[in-house]
Amino acid sequence: MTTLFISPGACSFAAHVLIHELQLPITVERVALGREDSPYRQINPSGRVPALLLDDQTLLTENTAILPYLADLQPGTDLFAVAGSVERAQIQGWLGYVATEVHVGAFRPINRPERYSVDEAAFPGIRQRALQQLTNALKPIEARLAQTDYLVGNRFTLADIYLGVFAGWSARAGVLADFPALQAFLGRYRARESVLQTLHSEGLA
Ligand SMILES: N[C@@H](CCC(=O)N[C@@H](CS)C(=O)NCC(=O)O)C(=O)O
Repeated sequence: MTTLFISPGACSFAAHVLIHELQLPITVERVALGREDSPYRQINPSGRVPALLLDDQTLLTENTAILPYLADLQPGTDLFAVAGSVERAQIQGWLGYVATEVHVGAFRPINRPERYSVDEAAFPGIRQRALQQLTNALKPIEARLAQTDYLVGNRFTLADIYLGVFAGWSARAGVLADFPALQAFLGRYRARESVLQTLHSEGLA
């Protein structure tokens, strides 16, 4: 049985939403993050989520790999696009952008400033710069969503599933007032049945 490892509300939320969207027969298992002694480290030495353990015990990591892999389990799904198409490249472009500019570029220093300095006194400054970085990173997203409801092809795709996680985190970070189109997007995202199901199964409803 294929298993997706998640932590409630973490970036693994996107893969969990996708499982509900496609109704894939995949077991979802919660793990505790940040525990060096967790048995999960035997499966994934980095201790991070998401991770997808396939039937043959191959481990896939990284949202940018897991989301396309899961979507390809259902060829022809509207959530992705056919190999070789421009839309597929655009969806992958947004996955890369969100993973690097938004998640690691902005939210990592906001959430984990200790990874950027050993000096606790530096943490507020790191967070402040990272919030600025978040604002910069959200600008191209806001520009796109001001034109169409979704990032690619005017339909809900993997790119939106992934963005939805960080739209929620951005709301928590208090920056969404400056991004009305992203705020409206978050409203549409949270109204989706798959997202409601995921919030419920992760105990966040
Ligand atoms: N680049 C990875 C990032 C994964 C990641 O950082 N996951 C976080 C949760 S959002 C995590 O597991 N943090 C625990 C840790 O770093 O120890 C991806 O997109 O899959």
